[in-house]
Amino acid sequence: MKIKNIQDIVRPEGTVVFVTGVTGQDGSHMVDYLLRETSANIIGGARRLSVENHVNIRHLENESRFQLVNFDLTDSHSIYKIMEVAKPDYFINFAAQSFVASSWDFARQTWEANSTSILDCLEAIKRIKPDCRFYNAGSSEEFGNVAYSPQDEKHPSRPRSPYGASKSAARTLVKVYRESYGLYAVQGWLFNHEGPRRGEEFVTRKITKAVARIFHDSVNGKPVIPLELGNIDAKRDWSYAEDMMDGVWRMLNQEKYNSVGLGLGIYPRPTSTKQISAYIQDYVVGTGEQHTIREFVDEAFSYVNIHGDWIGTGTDEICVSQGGGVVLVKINPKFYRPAEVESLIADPRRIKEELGYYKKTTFRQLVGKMVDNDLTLLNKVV
Ligand code: NDP
Ligand code: GDR
Repeated sequence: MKIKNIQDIVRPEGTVVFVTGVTGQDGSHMVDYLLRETSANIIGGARRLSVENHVNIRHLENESRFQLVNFDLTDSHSIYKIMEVAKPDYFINFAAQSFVASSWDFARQTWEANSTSILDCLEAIKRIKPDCRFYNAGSSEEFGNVAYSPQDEKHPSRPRSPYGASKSAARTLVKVYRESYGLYAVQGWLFNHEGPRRGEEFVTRKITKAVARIFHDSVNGKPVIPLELGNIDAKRDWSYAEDMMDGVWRMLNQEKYNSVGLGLGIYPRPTSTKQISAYIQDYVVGTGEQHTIREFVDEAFSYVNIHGDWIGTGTDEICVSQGGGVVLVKINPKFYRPAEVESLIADPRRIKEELGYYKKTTFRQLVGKMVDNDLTLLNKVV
């Protein structure tokens, strides 16, 4: 897909939204959401790679309201340049080192992308276009070793990984800039969200891809290579990523703020800390339902009519197909983490009551969409 340099952008008329991380799951869904639900022009940021990875945005190739630019979040010049040239009304940051497991191996890089860069974004907005609304992607990983369940907006920050710590630090910065300078800056606590565009190393996509392969091999009489997983007792609150984008946009357009005439581009901005905090809130976004990794595996296999029994415990646990005795899943300790977040579940009441966002896709529908997609992709290559 054609990608411009920032200096070659011509700022479009009307509302301009800058979205980072558009080659990833959320960024690409956000662009689709904005094209569908608003009349805004969108500039998507993607970093230059030796081999293009535009699979999630290929469908936007001929979209006149979308432009793609070279943008690296860890390069502060990129951030200042985009603010100067595009002068966006909204800056939605989905770019990050987003894989928790890698954050132990690349702790510094995780910190630079997820924390230091957020400081650069806030500072650039403050200096260049202080009425630009900023969203940073926060995470349920900030709750980490949870103090109570379900987790709501009052839950303390108790991260368990360099990734969780980096998102907590970013949250503090967002809050400080909001309260110090009156910026419209928010950071939702999004619980896990998945879908066909999910990266293949995250557990849900890893499972649905393996289920499609195992189904395909078993119907074609080929030997089945088992799926290998780590901690299958961890519990997560899984949403459908496409649904979540509505929650993010609602967080960026809070009625309380709009209604007092402090909205987009209108000056004076609220000056007192008390005033801004009363009008702009960070929200928890999730379903209020949790499942173990094991349950996700069972649901995915049952979608293709394969049923298994779990036998054994700990690292010796396996899942064996009913009737056939074929090993479908085994445990590989290499997928265990140095510290695990065992259980996450959202209390999504506040965003429902105050912003009208609620979950639309059920767990079963989500798993079905993902398995279907992986079956289709597999059929294209074999
Ligand atoms: P993905 O890993 O799918 O996407 C991350 C995106 O960030 C990719 O487009 C990646 O580009 C880009 N990126 C990484 N580093 C840089 C950089 N230095 N400069 C520019 N772009 C960069 O993640 P998701 O879409 O799932 O998540 C989006 C955000 O939401 C992340 O911040 C994540 O931490 C957060 N989050 C996600 C949740 C989820 O369940 N999905 C839940 C809570 C928070 P490239 O393709 O080149 O690697
Ligand atoms: P998570 O997602 O760490 O919650 O972060 P991930 O899918 O990687 O792990 C979820 C849980 O599954 C367990 N697990 C495995 N995980 C992976 N990736 N691979 C395995 O083989 C495996 N086996 C078991 C993990 O230990 C963990 O408990 C996601 C990311 O999108 C973050 O960016 C986001 O902030 C959080 O969700 C909310």
